[in-house]
Amino acid sequence: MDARDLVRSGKLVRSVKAVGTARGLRSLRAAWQRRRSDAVGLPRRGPELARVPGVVTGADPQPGGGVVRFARSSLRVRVTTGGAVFCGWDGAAPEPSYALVRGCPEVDDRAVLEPDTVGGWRVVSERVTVAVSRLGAVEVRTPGGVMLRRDLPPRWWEPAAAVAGSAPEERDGHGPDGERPAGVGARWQQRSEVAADARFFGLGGRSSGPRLRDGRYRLWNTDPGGAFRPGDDPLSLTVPVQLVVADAGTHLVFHDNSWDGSVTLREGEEGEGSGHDRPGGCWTRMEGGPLRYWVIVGTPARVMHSWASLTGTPAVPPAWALGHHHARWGFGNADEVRRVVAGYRERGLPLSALHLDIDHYAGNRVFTVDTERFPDLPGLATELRGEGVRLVSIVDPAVKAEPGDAVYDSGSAADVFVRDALGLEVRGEVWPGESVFPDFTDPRVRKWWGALYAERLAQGFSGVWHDMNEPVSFGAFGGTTLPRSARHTLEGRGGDHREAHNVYGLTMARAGYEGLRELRPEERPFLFSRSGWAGLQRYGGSWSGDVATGWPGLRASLALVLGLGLSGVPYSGPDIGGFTGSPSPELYLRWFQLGAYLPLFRTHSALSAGRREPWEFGPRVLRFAAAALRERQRLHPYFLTLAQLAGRTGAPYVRPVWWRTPKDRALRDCEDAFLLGDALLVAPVLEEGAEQRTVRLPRGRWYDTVTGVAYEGPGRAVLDAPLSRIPVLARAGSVVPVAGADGGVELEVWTPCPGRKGGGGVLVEDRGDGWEKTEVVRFSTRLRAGEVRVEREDGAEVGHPVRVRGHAPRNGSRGRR
Ligand code: MIG
Repeated sequence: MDARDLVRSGKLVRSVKAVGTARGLRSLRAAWQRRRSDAVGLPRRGPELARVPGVVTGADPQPGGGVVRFARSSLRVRVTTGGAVFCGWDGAAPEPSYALVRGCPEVDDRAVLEPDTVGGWRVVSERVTVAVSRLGAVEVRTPGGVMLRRDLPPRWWEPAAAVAGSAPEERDGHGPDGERPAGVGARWQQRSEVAADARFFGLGGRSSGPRLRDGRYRLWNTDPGGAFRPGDDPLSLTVPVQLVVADAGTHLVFHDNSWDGSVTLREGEEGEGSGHDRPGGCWTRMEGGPLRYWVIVGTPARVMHSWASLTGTPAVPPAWALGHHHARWGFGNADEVRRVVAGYRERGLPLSALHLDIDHYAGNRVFTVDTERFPDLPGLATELRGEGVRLVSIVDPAVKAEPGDAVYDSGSAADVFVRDALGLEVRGEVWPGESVFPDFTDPRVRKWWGALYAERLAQGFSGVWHDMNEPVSFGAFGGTTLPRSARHTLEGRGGDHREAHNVYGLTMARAGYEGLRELRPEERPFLFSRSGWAGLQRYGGSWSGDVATGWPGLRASLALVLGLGLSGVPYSGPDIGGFTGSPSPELYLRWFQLGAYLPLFRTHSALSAGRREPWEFGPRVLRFAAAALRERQRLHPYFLTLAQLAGRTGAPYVRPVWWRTPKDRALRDCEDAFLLGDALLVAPVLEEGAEQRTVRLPRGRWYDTVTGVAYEGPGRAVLDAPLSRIPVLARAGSVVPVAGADGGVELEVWTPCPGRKGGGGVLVEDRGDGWEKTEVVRFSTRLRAGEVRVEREDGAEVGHPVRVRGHAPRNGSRGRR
């Protein structure tokens, strides 16, 4: 293929458009290196043999479950104390794992493996029953015996050479008892069934959704290359975890396998009372790696809590990170930064942080500063800090491959860069030019990398923003990452990029987080990352990546935040206004109003895109954006509380509307609103020109927080959504901690419904940006003789001013079905 063919093939990514330029040639060179390395380093795809487990031959009970033996495989089932159940085929054990926070949780030895009456085996535990059939189907049932999921016997495809000696027909049928053949390198597939009414969520950050419709979702972290639109798949942060919500119950399944793969979903259909339901289907396919998964059953809140126990509770960001951030690629220089910050100050607009993108680097090189454009960055940082604005720095993993570059020199001396199958450093093409890539799957390399953050801290930065860590290497021939044959340490086990790719961003986050903790132990690190995998939340959050400017992008950005939250990563947000081009004033405002209720509240845009400052869209937009900024500031104590709660329980700040009522089918299909914590229901405007919108209400009474009018759920209500605001409702009886006029915390209490049930809320007061112990204070509310009573559940004084809001419903304000 010559250069012209390449252009015609359309496979060149945007950054190598200019074939013939130095960058284009280097990309070609990287592509040739990939080919050569893959030819040597990857097993050749020869003839393959299929295998299924065959018939059951026996079982070995062990604490918490045991091993069920089949003719050609075995299945380990283990119930753990958190309620999560492990299933591992072919001898797969829970460890080693990049997802598990402290290895395999303790075994629940009350759970016992016992034979059932139809020739299979089952494990009964407190929260779930797992039944294994004679041929290796695994059924997950509620304690009441209702089926939630049925995983059919898996199928492997192995290189014939690895299983020489056994004829295919012998292997695929019900053969004699046998040891499993070497399963290394085997592809596998498993089909599962769920209830006809089930809905799928999760799988990491997906642009379509939050409800994942029929289709194939790939598990391979990918820079979409240019801006993405709804439906573009995959994106930067995939997680093989699905949350399935059905009338019979909610369950989570996590395939602990970082290889390339896919999940194909098909929602079921109900036979309208005819009894002929078509169950929902899910096909999980992996290109290699173990077939092992975890199942968690319970309410959504319990499931997410168990998930956080398994993979780690979310890092709590410092308090300032819950304020407003302003970013852009290409501020140009220090004066421009000062102008933007002054623009916020002069208009009385709150601003917490300002982000510097790769353009502040010298020649796009990580851990450098262009001192011509930023002559005194530490001085600038101190100056801004005096106004309450912190600086956040982008950090890219690729290091310019050039002797003399300090990072490159120290890295090559310590041998930290990924090598190919021939032992050569893998060269890629990224923003600084020809680049090499640290192998973050090596603890030694993480330590080396983490120490480099000292330079960022010395420059005055308060937090970091990890980008390009899928990882990206602009390549010719369609490849935009490292060669699959590239070697990785994988904590000493050794392996290649096929296994390491999806955990590259995760392990980079670990390196950054641990580095910051060591360098500045008194502060909670602020880190968010474009790519990641199961467990990213232990180190930080994420953001939407390069969402295309446009109304569909606005919708996609809500889907992403909800999906990431249900995948365990609760702190995220979109580029407000979209990454590319110039949004209309209306679109910008609606995006801004949505962003004000999301954990990461950040305006950002591309080098070539239009401005994103709130005053660039006319006086009306400025007025309304200012109102959104002030409301965000007022809700700061609530956001701090939600961050602390997420850090304890894994409950995302931003939750789907079915969170507390997953049996409400209409809510499972509702994708244009969300719950912010337990108290608020936010209904963003996602349509051009809309000044009213329908809101689907969960059970209970809800007050429009602006008019105070009450609506009864379940049902629908049509609410005003003038340009000045988006509808936000408050649950009757809830307690929302807000900032009072004097800066102290006030409790906004929404009148409970009459009757004995009342309501309540939580306050976790943040005591700074460090590790100070925080206390969870619970309040209960009741309506007694027409009067609202608020009490602290521990009996102590309420200790904060209380403001009661919302009044009893008038006629006509009932929600409609
Ligand atoms: O290939 O650093 O998603 O937020 O502004 C583009 C420049 C690289 C992608 C990030 C975006 C950032 C941009 N980066």
